[in-house]
Amino acid sequence: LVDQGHRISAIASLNEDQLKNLVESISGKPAVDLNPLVQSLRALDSNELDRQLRQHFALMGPLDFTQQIGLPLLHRIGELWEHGSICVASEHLLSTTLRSLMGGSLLTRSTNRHRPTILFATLPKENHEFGLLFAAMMAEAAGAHPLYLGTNLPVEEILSAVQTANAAALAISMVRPSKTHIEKDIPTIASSLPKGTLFLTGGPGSADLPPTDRVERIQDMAQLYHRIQILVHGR
Ligand code: B12
Repeated sequence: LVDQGHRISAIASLNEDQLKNLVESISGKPAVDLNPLVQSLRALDSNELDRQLRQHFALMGPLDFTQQIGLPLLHRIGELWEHGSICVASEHLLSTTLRSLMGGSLLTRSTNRHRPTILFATLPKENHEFGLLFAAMMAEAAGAHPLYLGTNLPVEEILSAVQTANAAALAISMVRPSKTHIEKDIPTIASSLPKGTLFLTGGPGSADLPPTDRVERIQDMAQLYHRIQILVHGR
């Protein structure tokens, strides 16, 4: 799209469907055909899956890979899983392959310590990781330094890590929140975070949080990208 003259800032504000429509309107064909990936998952062909994912990643870069492959593929596999038409082993293969590809990329890319640090974590017993991982990649693309701590972190650890890293923001991903997350953990973090530290939440489960001034709920990756650009560049 950038090659076609579209501005990155304009593209980043589009949601998944708008992006897909724009790409299709230019090329006349669907953005990316996910079927070969789904086929290698069904066949548990880990080499082929890894090869295809790495090739897309190298060609697209983290931002486009997230929007055009990562998110749509997880949602497609989620639908197939719900309908019982894909086995648990396939879903796990996708998780491990995607995690090692994206986790490795995040570690090697996020080396610029002069950028504002954003700490990424999930609360205890929340093991869904990909919203968090994609959000960290988005933050890196938007100019921040993501400090990626992964899933299942006790509240005290999160708060102490924010202090140690002098983080400008904390981002918590919530997919399947418990009552404790909503009623105890999030309010505790909100009242204990240093005043100047932004508190961002995202993921489908963050919709269950009551609105407060302290916690900013981010709807999707495009909104996150913009929010972090404002944090980094003040615009
Ligand atoms: C992959 C997956 C798993 C994997 C996770 C592997 C991993 N390493 O992450 C495994 C197999 C471990 C798993 C386990 C379970 N899962 Co599961 N899982 C999924 C699946 C298929 C995909 C989730 C995913 O990664 N989506 C991709 C993310 C990126 O997309 P998203 O969540 O829609 O997020 C969007 C936005 O919210 C935003 N966003 C997300 N996070 C963040 C964070 C920030 C900071 C920001 C700004 C934005 C943002 O970005 C995305 C794009 O806009 C979903 C199905 C689905 N439809 O989502 C079920 C699903 C989430 N799982 C579900 C369930 C029930 C479970 C289990 C309880 C199953 C079981 N009985 O054991 C366990 C619980 C594990 C636990 N304790 O946390 C349910 C949750 C229902 C609910 N709301 O309660 C779902 C919806 C499936 C279903 N329909 O039943 N799961």
